[in-house]
Amino acid sequence: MDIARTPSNPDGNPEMADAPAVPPLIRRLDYKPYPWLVPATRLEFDLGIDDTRVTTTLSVARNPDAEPSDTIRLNGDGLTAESITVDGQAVNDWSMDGGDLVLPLTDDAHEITIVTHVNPAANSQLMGLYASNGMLCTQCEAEGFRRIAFFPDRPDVLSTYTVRMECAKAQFPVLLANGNNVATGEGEAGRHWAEWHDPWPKPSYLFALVAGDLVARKDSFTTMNGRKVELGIWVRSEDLPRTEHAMESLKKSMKWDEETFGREYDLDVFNIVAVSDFNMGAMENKGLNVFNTKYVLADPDTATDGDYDGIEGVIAHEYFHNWSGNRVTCRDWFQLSLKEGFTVLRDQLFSQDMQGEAVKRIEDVRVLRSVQFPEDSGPLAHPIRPDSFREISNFYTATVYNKGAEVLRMMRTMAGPRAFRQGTDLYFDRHDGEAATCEDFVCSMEDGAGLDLKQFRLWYSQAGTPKVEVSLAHEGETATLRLKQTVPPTPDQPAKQPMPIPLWIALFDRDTGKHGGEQLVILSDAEKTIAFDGFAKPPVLSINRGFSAPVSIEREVSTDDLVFLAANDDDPFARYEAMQDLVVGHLVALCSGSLDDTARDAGRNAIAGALKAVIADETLDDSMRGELMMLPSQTYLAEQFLVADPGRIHAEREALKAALGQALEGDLVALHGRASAQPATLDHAGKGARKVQTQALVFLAAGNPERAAKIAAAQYDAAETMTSRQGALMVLAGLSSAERTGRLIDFYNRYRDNALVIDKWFAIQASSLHPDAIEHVKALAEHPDFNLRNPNRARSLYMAFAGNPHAFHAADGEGYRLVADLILALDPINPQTAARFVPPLGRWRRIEPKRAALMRAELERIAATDGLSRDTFEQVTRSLG
Ligand code: B3K
Ligand code: ZN
Repeated sequence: MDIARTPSNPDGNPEMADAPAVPPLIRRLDYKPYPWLVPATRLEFDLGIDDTRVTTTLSVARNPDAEPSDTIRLNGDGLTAESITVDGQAVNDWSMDGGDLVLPLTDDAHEITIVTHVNPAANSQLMGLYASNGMLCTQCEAEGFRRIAFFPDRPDVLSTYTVRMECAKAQFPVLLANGNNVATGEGEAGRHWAEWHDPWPKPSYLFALVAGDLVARKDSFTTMNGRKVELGIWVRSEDLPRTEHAMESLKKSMKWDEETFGREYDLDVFNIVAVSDFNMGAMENKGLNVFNTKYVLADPDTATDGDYDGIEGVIAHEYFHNWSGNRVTCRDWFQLSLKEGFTVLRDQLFSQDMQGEAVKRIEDVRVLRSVQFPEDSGPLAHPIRPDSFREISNFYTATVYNKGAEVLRMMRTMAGPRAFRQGTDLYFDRHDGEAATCEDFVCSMEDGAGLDLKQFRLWYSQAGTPKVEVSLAHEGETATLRLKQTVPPTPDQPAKQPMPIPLWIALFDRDTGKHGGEQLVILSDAEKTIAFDGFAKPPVLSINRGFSAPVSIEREVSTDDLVFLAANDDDPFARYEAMQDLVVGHLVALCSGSLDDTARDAGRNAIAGALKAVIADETLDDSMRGELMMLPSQTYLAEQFLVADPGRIHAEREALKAALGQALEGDLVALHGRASAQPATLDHAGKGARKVQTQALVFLAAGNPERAAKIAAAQYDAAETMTSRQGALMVLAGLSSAERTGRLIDFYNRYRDNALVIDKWFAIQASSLHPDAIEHVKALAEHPDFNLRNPNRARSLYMAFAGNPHAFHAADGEGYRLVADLILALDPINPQTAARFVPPLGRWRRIEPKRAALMRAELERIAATDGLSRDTFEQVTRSLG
């Protein structure tokens, strides 16, 4: 009987019920434990590309720690039940509430079996079970499991899963799920089946299955206690040669987690599958990680050095989740940073060890400042542990991930690495097998690491990037440091309390270029004054060394002091920071109209001098040199203004680049020549050379475009790696030169069969400095290879465009219109991806009035559209404020 068509609930046919106009607000403080435990779950899949039958059997028992209930609510999203039985008896006294199924249950324990059907081929949201390139795969975090089966789809309901998959063998020869493969068999008429069992209880968001025509790179890893783990990286057969780096990264991650955090893997198999249609980077499903192909496939001809590092970092991140996320999971989605912030910190520390501490730290801070700081100062600001949401997918943010990692890093800074490890050991011991909270983590840190975190907890509840005003006075032999913190108001949080801010500082003697040792100053109150004796002359202050706190430092500092630090600071981050401050100070003053031509030229000369010294400094390796040469991003510059004029910032930044390119043309050409002559190795030296090669070209292109076009074309033609080729093409794409078109065509023809490289081809053009970039983007949207349904491709064109300031912020609003049109076109197909394009428009309050009005008008146009997804609705309404 198709009981879905004969509902007995008194409210009438549930399918007719209207979706609420405003999706409900879910609040952290409303958390209640689920009334039922689900000790065991059995899932049987009869897999078909456009019709998959799912039979779910749940053993349920009353949860003694929850308020009793005479019903069980099983979440569903777009599901209808074909049959429902409880303890073997068909039932018909069920009801629907929205997409959820509600069943009455009378006894203490029951067995519920429900049959549903899903259509993977029609699943364009890529949440739940979906088809990609002829294979079937799943994505369940955060609330995708409810699109596969009726289930308590919340992270605090842990169950052991047994999964049986059956299908046509020729179509899906490989069948994978979580845990261990316990049985396989052949059926009639070319069918086969496999059964997998995962012994570790897990929440539904960690469920995964994959069925497809795949091959594996296989290897093994023996854990510290001698468990031999079979490793598999599953891809389409033509991609197999490009999986070596991913496998090496996996083995390194497994070893590092044992050595650094004492974490050992806990199953006999660990599989990774690469999928080309994926909403994000990768997913840590227990024993079966599913990855975007972008974070698996690499060879020197098609992947850049950045891609190699990205793969290593993401493989590590997902692997590390096996403990920070899977063995200890989250009680509810408000605790997301418990697993994400912690795992980002773990992957950052791993990459620091693999790739070099200084440069990795600089890269991480750059991401924080260009993505998280704007989030924290805009309408979408939220604490790392949010208090409410309408759609949890909108909270997988740089705040929860990257600021979350910074908050944990501060604990590590205050405790020291050894005590921090004692804290994490205690946390894993205490909460293994549980769904925990951020508070649990903080308590473990207090008890294990011996920290008092009473006041520090504010970092979890207060949004906004703290501002620290710094001044250094000198009198007699005493230097007096004054610190003052303010945490800015954010939506829903008008008034803030001071938070503990750990700042590494050093005071340099300006004659010797040395300091007498670093100290950790903790600014806990609103203000603090510290006196340092023994300085006959005013020392030079280096503060927030290593970026010890995620704050913005404001201070009056002379150009001479910044030039001194850029040349002398022994903390590589602080040295980078001095170069950045030098340029930021100059450009902010220029954009504010406070520099006359003479002062402008003096500023440019100081920057040129510092840059020349960086190019010439033989003690620097090229990787670090490349960082020191990088100008601050336009987004970071815009953050310095209460109301920014993107047109002015762009023009001044480009003018400075051109002036530096001209002033240092000889040095830059020589640097480029030296770097180009270096062998194209994949090691640190080779990577560094490629970084400065393209950096030199970027300045030359601004200073002398004709000459740069020739050098770039030669770099492109001679390139032995994708890093050099892409770098050259990126520069050429911004120039109106004869060399541009030919190389763009060549690149396309060379790589037309490689989707990941064609993504780069779209992104290079969408992010170019070319004055016609908007027209290029419009034309590319019509290109036969453009496809809105593939998130990588949609992002490659439009995310690159939204991050291209001169094009996105075109004065007539054309850029805003383009992004709003994209959001409206993508929302019905893939709401999660569509909503990710809202934040660039949401910046309107911090942009000059003419553009702000145009941005706001686009947001209003989106808001006025009927049938918006919950994802886009929430982001747009929050952005309008
Ligand atoms: N945990 C996943 C992210 C899931 C995002 C769902 N919208 C990947 C990660 O952070 O490791
Ligand atoms: Zn993660």
